[in-house]
Amino acid sequence: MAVSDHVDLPTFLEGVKKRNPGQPEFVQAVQEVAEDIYDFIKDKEDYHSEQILRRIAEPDRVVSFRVCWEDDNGNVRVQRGYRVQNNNAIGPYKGGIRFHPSVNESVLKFLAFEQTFKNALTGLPMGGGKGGSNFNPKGKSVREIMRFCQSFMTELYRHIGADVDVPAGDIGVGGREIGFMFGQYKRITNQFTGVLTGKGLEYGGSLIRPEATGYGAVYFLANMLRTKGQDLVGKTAVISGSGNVATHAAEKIVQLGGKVLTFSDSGGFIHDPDGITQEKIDWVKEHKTKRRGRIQDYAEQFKGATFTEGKTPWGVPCDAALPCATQNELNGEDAKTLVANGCKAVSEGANMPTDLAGVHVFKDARILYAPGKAANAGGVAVSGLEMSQNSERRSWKEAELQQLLLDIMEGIHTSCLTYGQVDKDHVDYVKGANIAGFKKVADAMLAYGVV
Ligand code: NDP
Ligand code: 2IT
Repeated sequence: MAVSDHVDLPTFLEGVKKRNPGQPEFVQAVQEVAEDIYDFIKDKEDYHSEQILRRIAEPDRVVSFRVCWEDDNGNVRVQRGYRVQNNNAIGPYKGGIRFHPSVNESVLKFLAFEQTFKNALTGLPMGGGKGGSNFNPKGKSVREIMRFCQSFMTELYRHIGADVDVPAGDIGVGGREIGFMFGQYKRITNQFTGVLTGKGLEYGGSLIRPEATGYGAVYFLANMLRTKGQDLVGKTAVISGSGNVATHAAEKIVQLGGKVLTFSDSGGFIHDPDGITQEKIDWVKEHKTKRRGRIQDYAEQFKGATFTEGKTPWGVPCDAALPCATQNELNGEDAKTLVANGCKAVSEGANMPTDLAGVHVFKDARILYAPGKAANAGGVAVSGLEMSQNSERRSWKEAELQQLLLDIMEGIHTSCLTYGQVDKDHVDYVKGANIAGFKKVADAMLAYGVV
């Protein structure tokens, strides 16, 4: 047996920190997973001796590249682009592209790591990857965004492919940006393949892909409530963010009889005690995505609503909370406030929105708490279905896709129960998701030997 076989958890985490200096988000994501995996593998020799966790926590590769583009005034601008290919043990790398000034290697490595487990949980054959750039789409013209996307793809195209790595959208990247990137890929390679997902319906996109992440997070919430004999009817929900995931989560909560009280963006949050109806959600979609407006304007548009500058919405009492904006937007104090105010369930639409202190608060309070890798997997799941449709050169019907999304979210919930049931009254969904996701990837890696 080699010396390094059975390093304990603190030693393992020390090593992760040392090998990834200045990458706190990546270290945090690995720690959250390792806490559960260490317990699971304690009596499983193969996983130790083959160093499986150590290998999953080392990306297959990180590609970093220069992206030059010209703004509307003729100035040359330089950004940094990335693609992190974390693990392709169970399928081609798959994961979104994020355009946001906060993007750096740590953020994308954490996202690619999380994606590896999430994609395994969907049951579809997809490995984990993530990409993006520190490009800030805010305040840019559509032509500037187009030129940036084209330049970004001019390097990215050589690293991706329908059977290699299939990017999609994430923060700052929606249908329009995917269109620009797909157009450039096709132009460079002269190939029409399913190399990106989240495409428009006219050129190989899938029905319900835009809705899938938010809807899926609410289906997961409903599945958790069902274990307690409850549903969403009459329940209040606090949602952060006001983009793709937040607005579609709100839409599904309203459809299932719940009342949505808040939205937020990087400027602050709005609270609408009368409830955010479908009509108001439609206004937010139009305002935030098409007009690139601020959520603050909601309080002027709709009577009775208030805007609180620079704050997150976690102080508003609710039955359920859905963080749907970004990483580490909900800390330990926020988690305590939510629990003290009677919040019974948390479903993460965003990736790693709760910091480690917050995760421990929710776990200790034994509330229904679904981590992003389980709750927000509906988006990438429908991306996987888009890949299948592209391979078949067909488009499936909406009813069929809706049912598949429901089934996949229920399957993930069941996997969490399998590995996360703590006692007859409590499920640790974080543990369940971590172990179920890990096991599938780990067993594939064992089959390959040391590669
Ligand atoms: P969008 O770009 O559509 O919306 C992002 C929202 O989050 C905006 O309201 C934005 O506010 C807010 N936000 C972003 N960064 C910050 C920040 N640093 N502080 C405060 N608010 C912030 O992105 P999505 O809705 O697609 O993504 C939201 C989350 O969901 C992300 O964590 C993403 O990784 C995750 N996710 C997305 C999936 C998808 O299919 N799109 C799938 C699974 C997870 P502002 O407008 O002010 O920037
Ligand atoms: O975080 C995510 O799962 C996404 N941004 C979606 C990835 C995808 O490939 O659809």
